[in-house]
Amino acid sequence: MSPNGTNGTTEPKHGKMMSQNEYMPDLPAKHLNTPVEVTPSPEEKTTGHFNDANIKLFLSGMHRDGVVILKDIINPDHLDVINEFMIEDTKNELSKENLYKNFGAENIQQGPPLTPPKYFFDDVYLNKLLFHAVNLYLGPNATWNMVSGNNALPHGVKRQPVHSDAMCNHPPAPFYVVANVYTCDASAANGSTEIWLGTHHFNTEAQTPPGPKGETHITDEYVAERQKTLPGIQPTVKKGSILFRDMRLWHAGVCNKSDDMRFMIALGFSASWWHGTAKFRVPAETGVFERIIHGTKGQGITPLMIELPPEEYEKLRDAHDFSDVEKMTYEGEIF
Ligand SMILES: O=C(O)CCC(=O)C(=O)O
Repeated sequence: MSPNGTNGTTEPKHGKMMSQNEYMPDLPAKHLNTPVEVTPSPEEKTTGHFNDANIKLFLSGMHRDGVVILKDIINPDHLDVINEFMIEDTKNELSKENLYKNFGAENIQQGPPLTPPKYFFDDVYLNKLLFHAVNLYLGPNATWNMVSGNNALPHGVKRQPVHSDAMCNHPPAPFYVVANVYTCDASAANGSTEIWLGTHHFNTEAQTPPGPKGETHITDEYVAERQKTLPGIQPTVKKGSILFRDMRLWHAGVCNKSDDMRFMIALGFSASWWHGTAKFRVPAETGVFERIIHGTKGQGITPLMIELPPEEYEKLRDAHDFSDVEKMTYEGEIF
């Protein structure tokens, strides 16, 4: 420590303290209301590990804003293949009676295809840089317990209310993250998710009381207050990048005014100390289970999966039944 209490890196230069912008030029100033982008080098992509400078940037973005874009870590051609599948899948979905729409908006829950193998890409489901990011933010031995997806349907006219996916009592600490993988370029033009930077620091005090299905949203008062300083924004996320967000972050599915669907995969990870009950389903006897077990080995990630007969899996692929609520271990106590 220097006499003025700073460490070596922020040592006064010519009698003047370095500005935050000089110290971390890749960290956009808070008032710019722009998420941090972390771009790994070819070497980091090969090793599957971020270097120290990118770790510093990533953690700064996550702790300050609750969201970071991990740039260009998936081959976009792989996402084209999944997107093609989803276009056909959406036609089937839309023909279903009583199709459930998330918050009544033109946004539906759809799981991505895990089989046949031509749809299972390691850089989507077993991405080492993603796993490294999860471990950096949530600590070692995080569990992976959600695979789902959201489709913002074309020509949307109704948006979702601002909400947090942490709809239960939760600690004021990172305990769950969602990796959103858009299967197309996403921006305000086609309904990229509205995100409210820094709102992961709020807790249930900002939420409406839970409705019949446990759903809540952010109260009008809190939204109006935040709107004055750091309103929600729609990020531009290139196909191949991941929108990595703390589950507590306020966000909303907004109208996709374009002619094409905007699908995004959602992979969810929980801190090892969070006693959630969720598991994701995989089709049995297809090799998916084994591939995930092998692909997560040594990566500090424990996948929690249930194998189902393929027909049953297919029926439940689009289920809207994820819950992050903690397990009650005995009456009245959660630990
Ligand atoms: O699809 C999106 O952009 C976000 C959807 C969402 O937040 C939800 O359905 O709860």
